[in-house]
Amino acid sequence: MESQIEKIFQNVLEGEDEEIKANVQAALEAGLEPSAILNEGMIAAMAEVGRLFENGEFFVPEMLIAGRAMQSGLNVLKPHLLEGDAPSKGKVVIGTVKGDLHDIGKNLVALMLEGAGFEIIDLGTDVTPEAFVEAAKENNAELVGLSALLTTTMAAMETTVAALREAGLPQAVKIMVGGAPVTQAYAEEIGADGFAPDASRAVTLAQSLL
Ligand code: B1M
Repeated sequence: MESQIEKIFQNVLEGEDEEIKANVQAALEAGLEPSAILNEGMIAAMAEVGRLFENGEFFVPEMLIAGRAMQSGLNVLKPHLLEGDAPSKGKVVIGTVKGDLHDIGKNLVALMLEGAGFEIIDLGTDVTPEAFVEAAKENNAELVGLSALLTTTMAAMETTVAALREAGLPQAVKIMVGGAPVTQAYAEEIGADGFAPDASRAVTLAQSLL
């Protein structure tokens, strides 16, 4: 019999954005760990979607509906990933850089940070360097998080880091970067304060930076 995790994996792959809600709920009720539902069900399915796209078996519409299904499942999972009311550990402005529309990874990082007690100002996707600077200033943010999923938009990360450094913000702002093509070496090259390969390590990094 197909396991609950396999059903969720399949729902993401097939873009079943209604069915996934019931399957995530059923998995939670069956006592499965939220982190297992997320990692083995949803994130693993997204990796498979990427592989199928690379092989020419999936196209942009399939990626899009898979993304929607993942987001829909995440909405059910969200309260179970959050730890409850913790005093604010600091303000984080987060967004996906200019030219880039991928937001699932960024949303996950925001969710985990929120769960760990950080206050999140989420600017969404396709965010200009100026908008990052403005939001950091307005909110007196201690940390700015930049996400990029395309090799072509990584350059916008560098421009954004430079803009934040040159803005002369009254507070000292730390910058963390992440996203599938981003590496520790790239983070160092562009002058960011840190790189995290996934959402849980983004939380550890944020805690160590502040
Ligand atoms: Co796009 N896409 N996509 N896509 N897409 C990728 C990224 C790609 C790798 C697919 C492939 O070829 N295998 C490829 C990029 C190739 C490259 O540049 N090297 C690609 C391409 C080519 C494109 C288009 C150019 C396709 C086209 O139009 N021809 C186009 C670009 C649009 C644009 O942005 N301007 C495009 C469009 C899209 C959709 C809109 C259809 C959709 C996004 C929907 C959405 O986000 N709402 C989409 C999707 C779904 C994907 C894949 C399949 C899945 C991405 C995802 O959500 N992963 C992706 C293939 C893949 O990644 N294997 C692909 C799950 C998510 C949880 O992981 O985002 O990596 P990830 O986030 C992780 C970590 O990276 C990290 O933590 C997260 C959680 O663990 N992390 C951070 C992320 N941000 C962080 C920030 C941090 C710290 C850690 O600190 C601040």
